Amino acid sequence: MSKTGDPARRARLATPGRDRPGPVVYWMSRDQRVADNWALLHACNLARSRQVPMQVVFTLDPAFPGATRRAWDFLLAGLAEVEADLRGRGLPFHLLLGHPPQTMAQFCKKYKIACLVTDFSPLRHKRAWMAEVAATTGLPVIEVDAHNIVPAWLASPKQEFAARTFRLKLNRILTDWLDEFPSLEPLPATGPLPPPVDWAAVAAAVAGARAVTPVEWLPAGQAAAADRLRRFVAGPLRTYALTRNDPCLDGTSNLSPYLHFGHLSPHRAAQAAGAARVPDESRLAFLEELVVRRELSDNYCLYNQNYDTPAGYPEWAKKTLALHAGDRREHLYDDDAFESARTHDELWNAAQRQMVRTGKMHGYLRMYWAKKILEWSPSVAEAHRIALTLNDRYELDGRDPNGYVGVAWSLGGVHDRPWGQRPVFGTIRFMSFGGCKGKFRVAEFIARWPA
Ligand code: FAD
Ligand code: FO1
Repeated sequence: MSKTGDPARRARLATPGRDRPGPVVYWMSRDQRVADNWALLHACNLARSRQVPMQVVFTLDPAFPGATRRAWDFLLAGLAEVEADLRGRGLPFHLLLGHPPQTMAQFCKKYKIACLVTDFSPLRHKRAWMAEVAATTGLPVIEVDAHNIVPAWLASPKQEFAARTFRLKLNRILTDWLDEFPSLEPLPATGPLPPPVDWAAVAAAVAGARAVTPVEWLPAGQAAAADRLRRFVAGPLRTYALTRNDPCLDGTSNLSPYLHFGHLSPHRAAQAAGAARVPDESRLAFLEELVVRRELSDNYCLYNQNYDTPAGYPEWAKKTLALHAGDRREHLYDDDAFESARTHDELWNAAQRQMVRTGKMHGYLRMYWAKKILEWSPSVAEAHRIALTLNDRYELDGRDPNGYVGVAWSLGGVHDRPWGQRPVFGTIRFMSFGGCKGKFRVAEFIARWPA
């Protein structure tokens, strides 16, 4: 039985400020859950030790970059569950609509907040929000990494160039960080609870988002996430190593939307996989993705400001792609042709339709899908833009460090190495239709996603 973890170990002072007695706020953003949430646990500990109230706040930005009806539908359903769970524990939850730095600064003034805790995200929009709130309020901003098992800034002090080096660093300290979550104890009376959130008004505020149909097959929220983890560990995990790369099988966990919106703690998922009675080969293959690959994505976005453009690629990749920039493209497609799955390649079109219709393309095909966009676009910059735009518009798990790295790995060799020389790609790893046919039943997958 591992020891009970201390949330303070996962906290750091993101921006210094005048520390004074007074209420604490947990500014929830990435980790939208009550269960297994180190940031919430840390905010409660601070409030308890200071004998002051603690408020939970989610600042909803209706103009959030790239958010579609599909994403809002999932996010709001999860937050409604968070509100109900907190109210049941006598903890106040507020949903503020508007530009987050402004709405948060106004909240801090109104409730005389003295200490601001938020969950860690390496993405620039969240870091800009934090800087703006710190500047306008003068408050110290504490960030807690509730998303990674090893806090990103402790896992490595710099950008890692390969999974191998990062895996070595993580595996050396992982057992020390895979500790138990303390239970969420009640706080001394935190005063009257705010009126319940008017979720219909919130839904109306985001009604203008791009109408990408909500997802029916995956219920949102922390309870559904925990249930799906339980069923995955009891079932498909056993053969994960054998089935995870076959798009005709449902052999992966489908946890990524829950991890992206923070409805599930990856820490909890790793504990469950670690304790499962399954062959080590599958356990380790799953932990490699869930821990090493996922936390490597945060490392890339934290330390590389150009995480969403070709400027972030390693030098060898920039060179080889520049050398082949003028190569003739056998096929060329524009945004509309890609988006409406009108290319000459029926496998690529089927993968695109799977993503548009379900909000989740199979992981193996995401690599093929992105690499073909590179092959059929006039430049790598155009390809990168189109791949990210479509990924973040249709993937339920989009707008995430894993997506930025997934595209940068596919097009720009991030965390990969040079391979054999080819037109357009140079030494960037290539994937072919024929190669896919050797891996899985391509015709069956195409038949599953007809035009
Ligand atoms: P499982 O195989 O069950 O893996 C479990 C968890 O491990 C996933 O939920 C995810 O958190 C993590 N994981 C798995 N594969 C990877 C990987 N290659 N890199 C980092 N973490 C991984 N993932 C996203 O979460 N959002 C995205 O927008 C996204 N876009 C991608 C775009 C491209 C071009 C590529 C090549 C990959 C992308 N990925 C993205 C990574 C990966 O494809 C998905 O995380 C995975 O398919 C999610 O399905 P799952 O939860 O069933 O995966
Ligand atoms: N986080 C917020 O704090 N406020 C939002 O309005 C918000 C909207 C949003 C829409 C889609 C989506 O995929 C994520 C969203 N998030 C929002 C979550 C937040 O962006 C996460 O911290 C990052 O996406 C991951 O780092």
